[in-house]
Amino acid sequence: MEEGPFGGSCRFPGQGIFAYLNYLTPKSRREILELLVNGLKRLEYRGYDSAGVALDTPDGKDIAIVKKSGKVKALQDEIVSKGESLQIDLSTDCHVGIAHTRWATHGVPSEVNSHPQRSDVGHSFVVVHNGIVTNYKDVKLFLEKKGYCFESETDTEIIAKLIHHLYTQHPNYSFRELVEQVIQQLEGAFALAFKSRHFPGECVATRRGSPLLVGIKAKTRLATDHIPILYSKDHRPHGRGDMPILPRSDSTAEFQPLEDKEIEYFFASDASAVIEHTNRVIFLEDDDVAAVKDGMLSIHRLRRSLDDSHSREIITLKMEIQQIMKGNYSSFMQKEIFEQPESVVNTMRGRVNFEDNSVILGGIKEYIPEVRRCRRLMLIGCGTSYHSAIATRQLLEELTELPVVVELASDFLDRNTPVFRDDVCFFISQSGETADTLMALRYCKNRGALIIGITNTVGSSICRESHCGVHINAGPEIGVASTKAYTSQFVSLVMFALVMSEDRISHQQRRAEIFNGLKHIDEQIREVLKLDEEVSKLAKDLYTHKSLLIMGRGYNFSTCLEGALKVKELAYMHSEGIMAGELKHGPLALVDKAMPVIMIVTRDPVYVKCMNALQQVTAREGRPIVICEKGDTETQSFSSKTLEVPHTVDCLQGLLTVIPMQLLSYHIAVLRGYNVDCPRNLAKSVTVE
Ligand code: G6Q
Repeated sequence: MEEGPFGGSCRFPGQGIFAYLNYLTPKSRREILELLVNGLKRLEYRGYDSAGVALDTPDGKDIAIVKKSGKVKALQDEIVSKGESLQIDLSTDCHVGIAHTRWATHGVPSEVNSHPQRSDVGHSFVVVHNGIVTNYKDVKLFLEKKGYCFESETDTEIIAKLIHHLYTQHPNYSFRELVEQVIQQLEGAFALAFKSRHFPGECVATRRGSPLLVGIKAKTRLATDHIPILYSKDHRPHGRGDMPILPRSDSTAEFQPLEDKEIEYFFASDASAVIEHTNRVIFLEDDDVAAVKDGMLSIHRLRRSLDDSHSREIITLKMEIQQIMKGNYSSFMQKEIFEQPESVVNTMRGRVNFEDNSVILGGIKEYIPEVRRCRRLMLIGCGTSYHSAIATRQLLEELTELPVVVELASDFLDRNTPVFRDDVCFFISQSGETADTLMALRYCKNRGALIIGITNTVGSSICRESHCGVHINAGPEIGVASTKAYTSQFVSLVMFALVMSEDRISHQQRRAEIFNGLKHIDEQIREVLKLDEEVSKLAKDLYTHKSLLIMGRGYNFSTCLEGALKVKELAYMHSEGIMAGELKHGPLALVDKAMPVIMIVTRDPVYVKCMNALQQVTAREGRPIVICEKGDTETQSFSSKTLEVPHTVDCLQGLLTVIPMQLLSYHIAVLRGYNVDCPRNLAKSVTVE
C-alpha cells in the first residue's frame, strides 16, 4: 500500500474533537486557549453548530468550561470576554485542554447541549464526543436510578456521568481503566476525549467507529516509530442487565512510555487540526484507548483479536499547512476549484509514466492478477464520489472488458444486493468515512469480494478496511462541496482502466490517446479556469431563477449530475441533471423560453444525438446555454450562449466540462449570498446512515 496505511466507521456530520496536552512545556493559558480554538477552526469544515472548550481553572482545583452556540468565532469572543476570570496570562508547565465543535444529533444546538459535557457541577470528569451512542437511553435510565440528574438533551452527557459513577464505586481505578470500563457499556459509534479534575495532567481518548488520531510533538527525537499495544483483561459481564459495575481490568503488559519529557500531544478528529503543530501522528483503531500520564503515551486494548497488530505506527504526514489555508481565495471551495491543475497532476505523480505510456498503482499492484480474473467490477459511493464512478464506467467497460456496475451505497444496502467472492468492489470516498459507503464495504467484505478503496484521506476507515487501494492525493478538501476530489477520483479510475488494459494489443491505440490526454489535462484545466469571468457573468443572468436543467449524455452525463448537485447544494436552487436520451420521455415538457437549460455537447460518439436533443430544446423555444468544444460553430449556432472548453479525448472530456459547472454553482451561490464552504444542512463528513 502506498503513502501510509490503507487498509474502521461512519461519517458523523460535522463533529470535531481537538485536545491538547503540554507536558513540561511551559505555555500561557492564552496560548493554550488559542491553540484549542485554532484546532477547532481547522475542524470547522466538518460542519458545526456550536463549540466549547475545557481547561483547568487558574488555581488548578477545578475545570473551567466555556461553550457557545454558533461559530467557533463566537466561542473565541466569549473566551476573550472572560479573559480576566480565566487569567489567560498565567503560565503552566503541564496542562490538558479539550475542545469540540458540535453538530446537533441529540438535542438542539445550544450552550447546554454543546460539549464538553460534564459529570457534575464539580467537573469531576468532562468529555467531548463525536458520534452517536445508540444505547444512551438505557444508560441514562440506569444512572437516573442511581440519582444522577441530567442537564442536557445529549447522548454524550451519559458518558460523563457514567465515568463519574464508576469513579465513585472504584476510586482506585486509573483514569484509563475507568474509560475502558465506560466504553464497554457504550453501543454505537464514538470518538471520545476525557479530562478529569481527579487526574490532573492526564488525558484519555478512545474511538469506535469515528476517526481519532494522536499527534506527537517532542523536543527530542522519538525513540520509536511504533507504540506497543498493551492488553487489559476483559472483564466484560455477559448481558447488559442493570449495568453492573465491572471488576477492575488489570493491564497485562508493562507500561511502556513513548517519551518522558518536554512533549506535547494533540488528539484530533483529523489531521488538518494538528498539521501546523506536528506531522507525526498515530491513527487510532476502533477500541484503542490512548492514555497520556506523566507525559507518557500508552495505547491499550481490552482484548486481542486475531488480526490485531502489536503496535500502532507513528506516521509522518506529508500534508503541508498551506494546503489547508485559504490563501488569496475567498473560500476554500474557490481555492479547491482553482487547485485542480495541480491536484490532478498530484494524482498521477509517481504513477503515470508518459515516456513509455505505463501506469503503476503501487497500492493495488499485487492484486491486479486477481482483479483480472474477476466476474465483475462494482463501483460504490455517494454523491460526488458516485458521480466519478458514472463518469468512468464507460471507459472501464471498454478497457477492462468486464461488466461494470455502479451503485449508490445507500441503495445498494437497501437492496441486499447479491455479491460474490469473485466480485471486485471499489469504494470511492473523499473522506473515507462516509457511513453508507463504509457499511457497503463491510457488506461486500463479508461476502468475500476483493475490496479496493479509492479515498483522499490517509488513515481513514475505508482506507484501513480495504484490502488495497489508491489514494487520490488531491490534498485536503475543506469546502463541503466536493470539487478537486471529483476530478482526482476520475483520474484515479482512468489510471486503473489503463493498468487493466496494459497487455491488450487491441487497446494500445486507445491507451495512447488517453495517455496523451492525461499529459495535457492540467494545462487544459488551467485554460477552462480562465472562463471564470465569463461564468460569473452568466451566473448574474441565472441566479434569480428557480430552476436549472443540465442536459447531456455519454461521457458527459456525469457532468450533468455533478453540476446539478453542486447547484442544489450551494445555491439552494432546484437543478436536475438530465440524460439527454430521456428528453422525449418526460423532461422535454419542462422546456419553454423561461426555463434555463444548460447542454453539454462535445465531439464524441454521441455528438449527433446530442445535437438532436439541442434542436428539440430550441424547437420548444428553449434558449440553451451550451458547454461545447472550442471552435464548434455548428453547436454554437443553436445556443444562446456558449462556454468553450478545449478538446481532449472523449473519455476525459468530463474532466473539463465539469469545471464551468463548479464555477457556475459557486458564483450563483455567492450572488445569492450563501456561504459556499458550509452549505446549510450539510457537512463534510457524513458519518451517519
Ligand atoms: C458533494 C458532497 C457529497 C460527497 C458525498 C460522499 O459536493 O461533498 O456529495 O461527495 O457525501 O462523500 P465522500 O466522498 O467523502 O464519501
